[in-house]
Amino acid sequence: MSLLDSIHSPADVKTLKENQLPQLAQEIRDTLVSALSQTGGHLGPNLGVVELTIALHRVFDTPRDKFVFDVSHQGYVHKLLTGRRARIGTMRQYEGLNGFLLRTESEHDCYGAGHAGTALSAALGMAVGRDKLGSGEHVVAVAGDAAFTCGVSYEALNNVAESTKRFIVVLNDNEWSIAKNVGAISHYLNRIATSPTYAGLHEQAARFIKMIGGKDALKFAHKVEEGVKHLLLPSVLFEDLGLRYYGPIDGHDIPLLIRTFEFLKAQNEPVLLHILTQKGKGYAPALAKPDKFHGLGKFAHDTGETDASPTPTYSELLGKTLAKFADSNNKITAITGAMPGGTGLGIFQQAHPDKYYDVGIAEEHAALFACGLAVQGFKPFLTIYSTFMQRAYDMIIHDIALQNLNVCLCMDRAGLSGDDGPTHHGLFDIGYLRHVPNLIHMQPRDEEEFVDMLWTMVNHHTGPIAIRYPRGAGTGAQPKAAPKLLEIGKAEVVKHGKQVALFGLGALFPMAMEAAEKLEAQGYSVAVINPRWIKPLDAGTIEFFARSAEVVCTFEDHVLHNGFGCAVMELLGDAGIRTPVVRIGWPDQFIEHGGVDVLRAKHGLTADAAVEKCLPFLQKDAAKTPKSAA
Ligand SMILES: Cc1ncc(C[n+]2csc(CCOP(=O)(O)OP(=O)(O)O)c2C)c(N)n1
Repeated sequence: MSLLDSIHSPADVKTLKENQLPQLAQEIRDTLVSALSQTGGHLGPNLGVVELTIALHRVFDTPRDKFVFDVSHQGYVHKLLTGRRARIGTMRQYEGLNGFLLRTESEHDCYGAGHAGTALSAALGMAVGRDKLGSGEHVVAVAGDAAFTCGVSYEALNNVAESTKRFIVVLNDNEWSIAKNVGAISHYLNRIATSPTYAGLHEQAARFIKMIGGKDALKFAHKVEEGVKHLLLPSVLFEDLGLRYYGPIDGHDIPLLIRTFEFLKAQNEPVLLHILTQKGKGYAPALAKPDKFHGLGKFAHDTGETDASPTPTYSELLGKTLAKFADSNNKITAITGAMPGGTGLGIFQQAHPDKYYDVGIAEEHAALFACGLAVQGFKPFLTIYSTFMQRAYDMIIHDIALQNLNVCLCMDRAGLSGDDGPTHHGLFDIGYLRHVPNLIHMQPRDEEEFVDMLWTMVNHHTGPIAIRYPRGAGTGAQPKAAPKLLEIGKAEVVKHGKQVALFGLGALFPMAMEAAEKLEAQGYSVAVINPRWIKPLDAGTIEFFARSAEVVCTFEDHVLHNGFGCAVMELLGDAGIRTPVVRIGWPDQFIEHGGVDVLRAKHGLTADAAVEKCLPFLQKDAAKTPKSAA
C-alpha cells in the first residue's frame, strides 16, 4: 500500500516519520498527474504546493485550525490529505469533487472560493472571531503572489495589525499568476527572492533552523533573520503594515517548512511567511508551460499534449478580431485582469503590445483605468469574464455609466461555465447590467454576429456598450471578411409564425430553433427571433409577435431572475399585452459544477422542456394534425 493510500485524515499525516514525507510528496504528485490527465484541472498550482500542504497538515490540526486558500484552485493536495483521495478521479465531474474548496464538501474546508483575493480578509475575520470567542485555534491564509495584485488583499493587510495578534499569512510566490505575474509588487517580491546577498545569508539561517530544530533555536534563527532582512531591506512592505515578515524560504523543503510553522504558530504577533515555489514542480510539461498547466482539460500523461479544438473559441476570435480592428484604429486599447490566455487578449498583445494592458487581478482598477483611457479619447475594451466583472459593479454604475464613457465591456464565459462550477458560472451579468442607465448590452447567436457586434462597439461613440459571449468554441460559423454595423436595438426575425414566438438569446438560439422544429412537427405555427439586444430591447418586434402569439417563450443562458425573459415580461406588462411568457433559463439557485449538457438537462434548459412548458398554453389547438402525420 502506498503512503498516500494510508492517509484518511490529517491525523495520518502526523503518524508518518518525517523522512517518509518526501515519498508522500512524490506519491501525491504522481496521483495528481495521473488523475488530472483524465479529468483536467489546476495541475500546475497544486504541484507547487505539495510540500507546503503536507507541512501545514503536519503542524496544524484542521478542522479545528483553519486554512483559507486564496482562489482555492491549489486545494487539491489538501483534498487528498483530508479524506478525499478515493474521489480524486471525479474531479470537476458532475457529482464529483469540486475544483475549488467547498464548505459543503468537507469539514476541512472552512472556506470556499474561486475568485482571487478573498483569503486574507476572510481569514482575518476568522482570527478576530476566534479572539472574541477565546477558542484559540490557528488561522492560516495561503495566498499566491498574484493574490497580492488584488486591491482587496491590501484592504485586509491594512486592518491586520489593529485586529489581532495571532494571524499567519503564507505568501506562496511562484512568480506566476496564470500568465507571468505583473506589476510593481511582483517586481518587489522578485527583488527579495533573487537578491544574492540575501540568499547567501539566508541559506545559513535555514541550515541552522533545520540542524538545531526546536523552539529556542528557532528564536535564535529568527534573530539572525531579522538582522539579515534589515541589512537588505530597511523598509519591508509587510513589516510596515504590521506583519512580521519571514522569508523567503524554499517552499519545497519539508523539514524547513515544518520547523518554520512550528515557530510561527508560537508567535504572538501577525506574521507573513514568504515561500518560494515552482508552479508545476515535478512534471516537466507543466514546468515548461506554467500558463497552460495552470488549468487545463484532459491531457496525455506522458507528454502533456492536449487535443486542439478545430473550432476557434469566442475568446480567440475576440483577440484576433480586435487586433485586426486596431491595425487601422489607434484609439482601440484592450485591458485584461491577469487573463491574457483565457480572454484571447494574448493574441491582441502579440499584434499591439503598445495598446494592451494586463493590470493584474484587479477588476475594479481595470474598470477605472478604462474610464481614464476613455476620458482621453481612447476606446478601451475591458475584457473580463462575466463572473469576475462582478467585482467592478460599482465602477460600472458610478464611473462608466454615470459619466457615459465610451468603455466597451466584453464579458467572456457568460453563461454556464460547466466544470468550474458556481464560482465561475457567468449567470448574473444581464441582471447586474439590465437596470444600469446609459448602458447597451447584447449577445450574439454565432461567431459571425459576434464580429459584427464587436465592429458595432468600435463604432459606437455615445456611451458604454457591453457584450456577453460563452465559454469555448462557437458554432463554427465563419465571420465575413468585412463586418457589418448592426442597428442598435433591432432584433433579427429568423422565421415568421403565428401561434408561438420563440426568442432565443445568444448561445441558446440553437435551442430555440430546435424547439421550433418540434412544435412545428406538432402542427403549430412558430416564429423564431434572435433578440441580439438585451438592452435596449427591440420593443416593436417583441410586441408585434407577442400580440399575435398564444405563447411567448424566451431562452437565455442566465438566471431567470432579472434576466432577459424577465425584461420581456416587463415590456409586455407595461404595454398591456397579456400573452403568457414561458421562460427557459437557470433557476434561482447556485448551479453545481459538471458538463454543460448534463446540467442543462437537469435544470430544464432543453428544447423538449421548452415545448412541454409551451404546450399547455396551446391546448385550444391540440386538435391540429401533426405535420409528420399529414
Ligand atoms: C477576481 C478573479 N479574477 C481572476 C481570476 C482568475 N484566476 C484564477 S487563479 C489566478 C492566478 C492565481 O495566481 P496566484 O494567486 O499567484 O496562485 P498560483 O496559481 O500561482 O499558485 C487567476 C488570475 C480569479 N480567480 N478571480
